[in-house]
Amino acid sequence: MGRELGGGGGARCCSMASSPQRLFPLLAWLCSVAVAGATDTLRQGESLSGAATLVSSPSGVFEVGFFAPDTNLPSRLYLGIWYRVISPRTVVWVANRAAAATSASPSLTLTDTGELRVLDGAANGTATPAPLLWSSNTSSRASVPRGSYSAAIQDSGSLQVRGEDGVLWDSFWHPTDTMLSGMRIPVFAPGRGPVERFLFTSWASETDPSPGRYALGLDPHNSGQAYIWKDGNVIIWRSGQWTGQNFVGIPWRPLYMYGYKPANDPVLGQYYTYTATNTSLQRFVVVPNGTDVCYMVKKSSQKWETVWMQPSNECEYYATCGANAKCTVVQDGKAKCTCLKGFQPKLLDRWNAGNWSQGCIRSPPLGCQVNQSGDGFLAIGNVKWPDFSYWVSTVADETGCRTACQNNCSCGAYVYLTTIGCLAWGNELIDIYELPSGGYNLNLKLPASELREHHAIWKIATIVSVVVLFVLVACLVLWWQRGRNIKADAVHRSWRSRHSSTQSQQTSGMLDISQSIRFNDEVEDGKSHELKVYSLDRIRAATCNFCDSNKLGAGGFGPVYMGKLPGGEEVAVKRLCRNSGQGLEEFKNEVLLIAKLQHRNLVRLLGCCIQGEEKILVYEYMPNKSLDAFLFNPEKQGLLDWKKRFDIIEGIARGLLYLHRDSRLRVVHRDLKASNILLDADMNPKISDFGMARMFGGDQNQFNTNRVVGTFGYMSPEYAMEGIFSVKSDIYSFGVLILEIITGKRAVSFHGQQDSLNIGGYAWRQWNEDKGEELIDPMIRASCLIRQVLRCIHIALLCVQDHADERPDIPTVILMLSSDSSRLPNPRPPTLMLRGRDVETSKSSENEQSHSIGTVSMTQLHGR
Ligand SMILES: *[C@@H]1O[C@H](CO)[C@@H](O)[C@H](O)[C@H]1NC(C)=O
Ligand SMILES: *[C@@H]1O[C@H](CO)[C@@H](O)[C@H](O)[C@H]1NC(C)=O
Ligand SMILES: *[C@@H]1O[C@H](CO)[C@@H](O)[C@H](O)[C@H]1NC(C)=O
Ligand SMILES: *[C@@H]1O[C@H](CO)[C@@H](O)[C@H](O)[C@H]1NC(C)=O
Ligand SMILES: *[C@@H]1O[C@H](CO)[C@@H](O)[C@H](O)[C@H]1NC(C)=O
Ligand SMILES: *[C@@H]1O[C@H](CO)[C@@H](O)[C@H](O)[C@H]1NC(C)=O
Ligand SMILES: *[C@@H]1O[C@H](CO)[C@@H](O)[C@H](O)[C@H]1NC(C)=O
Ligand SMILES: CC(=O)N[C@H]1CO[C@H](CO)[C@@H](O)[C@@H]1O
Repeated sequence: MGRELGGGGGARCCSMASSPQRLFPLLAWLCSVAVAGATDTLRQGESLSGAATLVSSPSGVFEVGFFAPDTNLPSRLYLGIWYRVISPRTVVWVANRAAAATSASPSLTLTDTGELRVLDGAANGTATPAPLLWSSNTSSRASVPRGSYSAAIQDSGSLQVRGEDGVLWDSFWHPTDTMLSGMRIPVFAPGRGPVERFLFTSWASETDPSPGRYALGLDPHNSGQAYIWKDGNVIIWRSGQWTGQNFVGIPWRPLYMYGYKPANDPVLGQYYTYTATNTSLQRFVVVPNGTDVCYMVKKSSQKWETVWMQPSNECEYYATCGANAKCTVVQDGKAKCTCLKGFQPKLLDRWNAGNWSQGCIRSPPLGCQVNQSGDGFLAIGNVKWPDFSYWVSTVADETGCRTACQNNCSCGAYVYLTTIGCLAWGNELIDIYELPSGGYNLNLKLPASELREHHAIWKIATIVSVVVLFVLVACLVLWWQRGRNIKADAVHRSWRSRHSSTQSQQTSGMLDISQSIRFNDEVEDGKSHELKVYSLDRIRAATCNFCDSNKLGAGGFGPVYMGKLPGGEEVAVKRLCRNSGQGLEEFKNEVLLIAKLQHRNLVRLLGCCIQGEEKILVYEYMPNKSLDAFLFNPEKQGLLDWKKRFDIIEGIARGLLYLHRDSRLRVVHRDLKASNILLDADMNPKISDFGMARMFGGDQNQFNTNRVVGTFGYMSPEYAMEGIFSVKSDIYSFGVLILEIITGKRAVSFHGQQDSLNIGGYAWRQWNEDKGEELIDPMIRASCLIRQVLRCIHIALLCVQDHADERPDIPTVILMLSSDSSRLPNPRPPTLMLRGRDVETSKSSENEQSHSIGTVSMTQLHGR
């Protein structure tokens, strides 16, 4: 019967082919020949042994074969699936993890009944068959005709056995320790009886794939939460309840952006799944120490990087504080426990000694427990809800939920969310974690006496502490200002003595440093542009010493003032805060960058001032402030008719064209938004605020950063999730901006309404249902050319597509805007439905209350 696959030199070469391709062209050539001959399929009766492997097609990302995880024990072999494109070898699935092969040539066979078997020896019949190490155990289901089975490794990383009428067995149904994109994790299967627990079980150690002590899976009681157990039943970690959009204990926004979500299948029932975006390899692993880690390969480095893990601090470990206490992280991941209001430590001595495991008990009992006097509720903010919630199916609103809890003496807390309804808890509240940000409210039941006390005593305490604080701050400010004046004087004096030769220029207030900063060749109109250096005194005089009446607003890194120079010239003065996060480097970046950029649709930098700790930029003054002041102000909206709005869109596009292409530098702005578009006296738009802009050199097309700054709502998915930015991320922001200009609504205002779609998702839906006209700001409906507006919406939708490659570049956008007749491609529907919200954050602390992955919500949260 069977034919043996591979095993020859070519195949052996291939199994090590992944890494050194670049270094050894000859080897690479040999390999490519062999890979061309490699197959992804094992047919019925065939077997795989030695160094032969199956390679997934067409991409060749995954490979199946035998491997030795421990280099010290090269004879212990396992059948596994690993990434072929990444070295060192990263294994995602192991078949015979409980029993290593020890013979020299174990084999994998596909039997006539469609069963996969790992044998500790050759498969071709000798007198004594080789011992069976593992089998897919499908023989009992052999209802498919003989002679038609094949096993193939898919590009998703799953090994599938197919019969003529479908999939008989799939390694994705039997994971080991790794979750991959496309896996479906069943929540419950109606009418299928008890199903096999779907668990991700850690390896015993880094080099031993046998089942370890930790397993991750969904709660068998259907609360919808994920747990990590140790030794089968000790809870180590819990994800928190599913809120309809995210797990309450995992405010890590990218997880849901990547598409982690519940879904339904008529056969499989309800399940969770996630679909990684195309741009990266990604996996979730329960590592041997019981931590769930998400690794990702970034395009830039081609190495696995840890992008998320839990539990990673003491509060994320289960019930660190015992019952009725909340856990806060103080520093270095250390926990601090506090009893909830109305509770006191159960064992005071132990509690004070830092042994919190016994938790807290109610100190005054609930009203309903003594006499019938009333109980009330206190909202605790920003928490991961406690464990053991139950779903109150009978109520439909917040009031009903509150009443239900009020009327049940054994109800200790409740929450109500429109996405999931009413959840309630008993009187033991276990595992409450006060998140640094991004948690939810919990309404805790308290006797009326506790709530009254709260009002009286706390009011007085608050007033007293505010007064004390005020006095302290006032003293500090006075003291600090004195110190600063003295220091500034000293600096100034020493500077003067050293630069007596430039004294005259200094007194005239301007110092030409064009020697050091001269970019004549960059000037658009050939005129030499000189960057002026102003003295602090002069700036102070111009802005009435930074007085509030001159304040125009606050930019990215500090307040902006209006100033009037002696000649009568009006300027905008941006005073960077000391602790703005814009260091000297960023400051220089902005100065050098903007000095080089000269365009009608960019705000012009006139000069700067660096003195002592002061860093100040002087721009041309824009009398009509920023676009958002018009667009989102009901009183001024009407001043912008469609013609003006269209001119603004075109102006911004031209500014972008200059930045992206014509300025020689190729600049990505990174923070394009309505408040960064300023309007001159004639309402011409000018792009401002280059504090975050980056220049691209030569043939560089995209950048990667760990520090994601910018404004949610305007951020492209690839930038928000992976820190990848390119000119196409600006295009995305521009698309959002066009939609804002047309709708007259802020992108962030789509938060919490319209079925939690973002502005792009909402616009796409309306447009797709031929209701595009409803998007148009009522203020301009009368004045606008419907055809032109709809075309702009169409262009905006092309700009906000999920995949950067599919977005048009700026010359194309301008072409689309200027022509009226050319056919536009159809925009793809958005798959990632993000909501916006203003934050400036580094990637690791992206904790946000608002995560949205669309409209799927899960209501089966009862049980437990
Ligand atoms: C069985 O396979 C091995 C290699 O795996 C080969 O050396 C041997 O000749 C085969 N035996 C038979 C009976 O086909
Ligand atoms: C194979 O599956 C059957 C039921 O489907 C079960 O009774 C049997 O114990 C399984 N055998 C192994 C080796 O797991
Ligand atoms: C991945 O990208 C390729 C080409 O870039 C595209 O054809 C494919 O549809 C994408 N897949 C997903 C799941 O987005
Ligand atoms: C567990 O392992 C991960 C990954 O190797 C590591 O980052 C983490 O610090 C470990 N945690 C503990 C508690 O040892
Ligand atoms: C904490 O107290 C419990 C009993 O309440 C005890 O079993 C445990 O050993 C104590 N832990 C420590 C670290 O003292
Ligand atoms: C109920 O008991 C509390 C103290 O336990 C007391 O303050 C309150 O007045 C009582 N209410 C009634 C209606 O008896
Ligand atoms: C009251 O609360 C308990 C949980 O503490 C729950 O089991 C019970 O079903 C509730 N009763 C009603 C009528 O809701
Ligand atoms: C619409 C609007 O407010 N336009 C003003 C812009 O600024 C110039 C100069 O200050 C005013 O004359 C315009 O009325």
